[in-house]
Amino acid sequence: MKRLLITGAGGNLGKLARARLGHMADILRLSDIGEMAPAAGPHEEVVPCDLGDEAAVMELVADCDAILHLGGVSVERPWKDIQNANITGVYNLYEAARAHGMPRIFFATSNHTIGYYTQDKVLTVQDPVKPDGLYGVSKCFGEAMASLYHSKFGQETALIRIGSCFEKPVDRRMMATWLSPDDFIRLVECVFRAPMLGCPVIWGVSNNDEGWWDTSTARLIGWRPQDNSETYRAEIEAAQPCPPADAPESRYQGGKFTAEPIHK
Ligand code: NAI
Ligand code: 15L
Repeated sequence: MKRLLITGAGGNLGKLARARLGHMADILRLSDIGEMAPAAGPHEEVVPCDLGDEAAVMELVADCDAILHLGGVSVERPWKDIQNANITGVYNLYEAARAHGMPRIFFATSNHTIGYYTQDKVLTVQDPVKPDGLYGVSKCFGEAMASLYHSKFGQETALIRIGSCFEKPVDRRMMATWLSPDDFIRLVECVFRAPMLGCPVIWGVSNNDEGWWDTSTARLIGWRPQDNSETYRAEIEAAQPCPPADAPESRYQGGKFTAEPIHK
């Protein structure tokens, strides 16, 4: 493709994508509301933008062939911040995509859409959402927007419910939720290379021995995660005592997010 837009390019996954997805497009258009060092390289464009700014997002999306949408509030925060980036921002993104030829979207949704399910349940993508906070609610909104724009206009989106994408798992819950950086990059490649996409929900999780999600929809795009959190089990268990069985991190799939207050 000619131009791939990466929103949230200054964030954790955005930096990873910037470093490792240059081969996917002639030009990476990198966007964030915050810092995006280093300066643009030869095949990069750096375009600062607040997702909540309708006119700016309309311009941002012009001439893009695909969108890796990582930008937004990524944890529990006061409603006004979530509303600007994850509600208004997502509306702005889908309206801009509609106006500019409907480039395929990779939408980084989250396990916090279902965080209030207990860890003894195995979920499919058909199970109703059960968000664990305002952040989770905003990701449910994003999933609903993608579904609406697919049904009404044919806009393609991969709704990737990411578990925990970090260099390695950092606590016991992540033995089930971990998505390795390598599997994340392979997943983005599969989303943008798939001949047909539609609007599937896919769990963004590595091939961990422990898990709560039926990952069969990944096959729709030919993605086979290869890494396994078991590699780190001994390290994690040695470093961290087992939390009590009724602690949020032992009980709920969303872990500690279920214990967050409504931030004001
Ligand atoms: P992050 O918080 O490091 O990056 C998000 C970026 O979005 C930040 O650089 C921030 O400045 C930018 N942003 C925030 N508000 C904005 C606005 N109004 N306009 C434009 N940009 C704005 O998050 P991370 O870890 O890189 O995650 C990327 C995406 O993946 C997020 O949407 C997050 O919700 C989702 N996700 C990540 C998971 C993970 O384990 N890293 C797990 C589940 C979902
Ligand atoms: C998320 O949705 C967050 O963006 C990320 O920072 C992690 O907390 C992750 O979920 C998780 O559940 O581990």
